[in-house]
Amino acid sequence: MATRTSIRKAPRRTARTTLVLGLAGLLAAAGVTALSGTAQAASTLGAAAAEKGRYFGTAVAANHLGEAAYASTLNTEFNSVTPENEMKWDAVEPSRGSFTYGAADRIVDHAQSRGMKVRGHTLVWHSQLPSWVGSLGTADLRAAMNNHITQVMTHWKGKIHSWDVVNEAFQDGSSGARRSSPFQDKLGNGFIEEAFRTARAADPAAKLCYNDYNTDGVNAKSNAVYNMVRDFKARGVPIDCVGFQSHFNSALSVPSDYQANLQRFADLGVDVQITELDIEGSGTAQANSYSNVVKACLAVSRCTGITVWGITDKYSWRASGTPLLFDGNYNKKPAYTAVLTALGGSGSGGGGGTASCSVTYSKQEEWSDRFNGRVTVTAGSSAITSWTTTVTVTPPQKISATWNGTPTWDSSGNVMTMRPNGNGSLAAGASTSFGFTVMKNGNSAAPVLGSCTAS
Ligand code: 9MR
Repeated sequence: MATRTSIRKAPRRTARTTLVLGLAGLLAAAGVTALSGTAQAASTLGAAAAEKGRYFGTAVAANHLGEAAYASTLNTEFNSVTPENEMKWDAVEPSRGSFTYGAADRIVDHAQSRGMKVRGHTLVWHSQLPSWVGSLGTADLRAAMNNHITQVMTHWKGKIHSWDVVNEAFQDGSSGARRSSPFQDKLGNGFIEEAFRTARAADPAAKLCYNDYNTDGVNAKSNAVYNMVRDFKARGVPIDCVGFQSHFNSALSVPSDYQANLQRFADLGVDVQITELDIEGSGTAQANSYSNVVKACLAVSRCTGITVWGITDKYSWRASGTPLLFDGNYNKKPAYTAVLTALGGSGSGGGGGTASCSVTYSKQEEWSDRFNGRVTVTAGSSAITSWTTTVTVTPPQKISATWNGTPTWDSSGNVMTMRPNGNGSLAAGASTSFGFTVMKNGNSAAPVLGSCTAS
């Protein structure tokens, strides 16, 4: 790699000395250090959602993380993950008091090392429940439920942004009743409230969600959940969010009152999240349905994020219905393009790609008067031929040297625009880096990166 060092001259002063930090200044104020995107619009689901103040996540299975295309699609497109099965009771406490976190830890570590959020799924659920739980007597079951919540939440304390504390506790159909389960049958209606109180004590920073399916429109089941949430809020039972799984197919399409239903829950004072989105079908019909879901979420200010229930059709829990955004070869489907467009991003879809890149900063050597910084530039899901980003330092700091890049400067001398120095061509997902020395002049603040633009 070229290591030519350019010692920079003092910035040229012009008559036009108005200092406009603009975007970089705003980003500095927001503390943002890693950004991605194209000049016009974000080109990945996660980046486009982030520009709308939302996350865009996917269910992930630990045993697929070693598959290169699976991991690169995950890393490029998504900024939140939900372990698909690895945090469920049968996975983490298969026998009483014996906890196994390895598979879920691999997902959490993968996500955390890449700045992705993690949704916790799920603590108390009638399914994927080991048989020992169902055979406990009432007092023992209560103790086991509370211990399970406390142990599991404590293990990942501070790492999970939202937990599905209780999952699918209501019956389908018109009864509005609670579903039969060991918890319901032995502990009664109060088990849900007890689970939420125990969860709040275990990790006070995590958002606590109730999660269910067939509650996506206004119907008897969602009315029953609505009444429970309203009661919890009235009595101060800790609940922060409601998850709408949103598993759709031709018989169960996106309800026309989907947005209104999200909104009425939000109006109770909870966040709403779309937690397991998948829509069986193909082509334009599937794409339109996905688009409607995204638009509904964006129209509800308390709809904080969307999670699709898997990356590629081939690993979907209902693969034959091809319900996801990427086909079995990780090609982007029309549904992908529809989602990206609805999020306000831009992409060509159909397997093509828009040039995009992302940048991350890391501090290197430090001395009393100066430190070295490194910016890693990573191409998105398409190969790129050039990239541009900015590095803004805080006066009276000055950048005194750079390497592996071609810098230009704004009139203040604080904003350096960096372009390639023979390292502009990157394969999809590939990285290069450039470096620089910052003279502290008494201020050790980290530089702030602008967005990365690729062509
Ligand atoms: O996608 C999950 C699949 O791999 C499991 O076999 C299945 C077992 O119940 O659970 C699936 O995920 C479910 C989720 O945990 C809760 N809502 C319904 C999901 C689809 O069945």
